[in-house]
Amino acid sequence: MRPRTAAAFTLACCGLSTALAQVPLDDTPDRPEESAPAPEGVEPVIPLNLDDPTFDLWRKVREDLAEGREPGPINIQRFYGGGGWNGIPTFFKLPIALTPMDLVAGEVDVAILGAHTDMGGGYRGAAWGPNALRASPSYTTWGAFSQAHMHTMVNPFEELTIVDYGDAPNDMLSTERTVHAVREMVRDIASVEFPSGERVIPIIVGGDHSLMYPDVAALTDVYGKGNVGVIHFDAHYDASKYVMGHLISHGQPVYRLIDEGHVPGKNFIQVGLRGYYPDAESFEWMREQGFRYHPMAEVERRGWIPVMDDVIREAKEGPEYLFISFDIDAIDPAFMPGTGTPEPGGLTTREAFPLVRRLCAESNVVGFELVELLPYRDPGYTTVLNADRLLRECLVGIAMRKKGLTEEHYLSPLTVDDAQ
Ligand SMILES: [Mn+2]
Repeated sequence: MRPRTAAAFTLACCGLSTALAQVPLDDTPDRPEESAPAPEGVEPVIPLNLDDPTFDLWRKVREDLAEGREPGPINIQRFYGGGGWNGIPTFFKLPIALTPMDLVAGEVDVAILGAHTDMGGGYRGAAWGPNALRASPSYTTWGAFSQAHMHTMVNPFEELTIVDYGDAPNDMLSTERTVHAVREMVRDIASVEFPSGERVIPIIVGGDHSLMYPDVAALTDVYGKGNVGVIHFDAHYDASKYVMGHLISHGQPVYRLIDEGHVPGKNFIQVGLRGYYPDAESFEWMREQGFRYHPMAEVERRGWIPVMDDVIREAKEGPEYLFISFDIDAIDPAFMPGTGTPEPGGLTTREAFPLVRRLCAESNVVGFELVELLPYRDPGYTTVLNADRLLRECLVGIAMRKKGLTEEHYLSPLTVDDAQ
């Protein structure tokens, strides 16, 4: 029996033959080529139709993507800059990049990618997250009109080269198939290395939280298993072992990453847990795995500042590389109502913004994801506005790091105090 890998899919079906597509996804659980007879009393899973001409079309990249142009970021805006209300909607009205060669030629620091998984929880609507952010209701100016972030007086759009990398492939009916395609694409981005040794930082805008599995696995493909720690902001622990027979869903990425050895439990730092999930047994398991968890019960006892300081300190303890997985439901639904599993009693934006900014400035963050943004579940624009700002805080932090502003909790002397 041959394990069915993404490589087998692409080679057999669409003739895609990029080097990375040949790399077998070695952690994919072996699947028989043909369904084995189901044990008595178990219904067989309906197999896929390999002869369907649309079988792999969703992941087939246009062959003329780089034709007739020099590689590099493409500025698609007519004007030099403007306000949030105008411009062609890319992430922050940034230039686009379509291939890894565009990232190389543009010496890109950060590539922002949309990913549209919303099959992983049954709470459909996260597929609209990336384009809601591209059309963000923030009035904040862009391009030649862009200004510095007031707390730090750092303008990430001046300090960094950032692009909108378009969207990841998505089989809208299958998380199981989509995760491998996302992993390849994120790996493509993070594999771009410059002579300085720096690599492109992928930022993934989801999409549901099943994305954490391919996003982190792609980074451990590049940086090595065990070398990437995860700061996981979430109301929920997302480490379920059993979900109706599925191995991946928005409640399971943490379990998958631990089970497959990408990230040991001790390198998970969780922030914001509350509500009614998980149970006591799961907390015992998390302790056994060495998780460092900071539920809202801890905030209730100690207050926010000591907890935030612990998170920053733990992040600095290693490993060398850090990924931030930000489920927006970590933040209170007062600020983020447009999400699939809102949970009252969460972080405020005033707590979350500085923590994300500081983590990105003071630790070696090699990737970031913002997930569970369901814009149409919010009758207003609050969720997208706050998600936009959260992403900006991350970009400000990465820019601070590039400028060397990595001291503990740096704030601009000019704006933090009036000196009177
Ligand atoms: Mn989550």
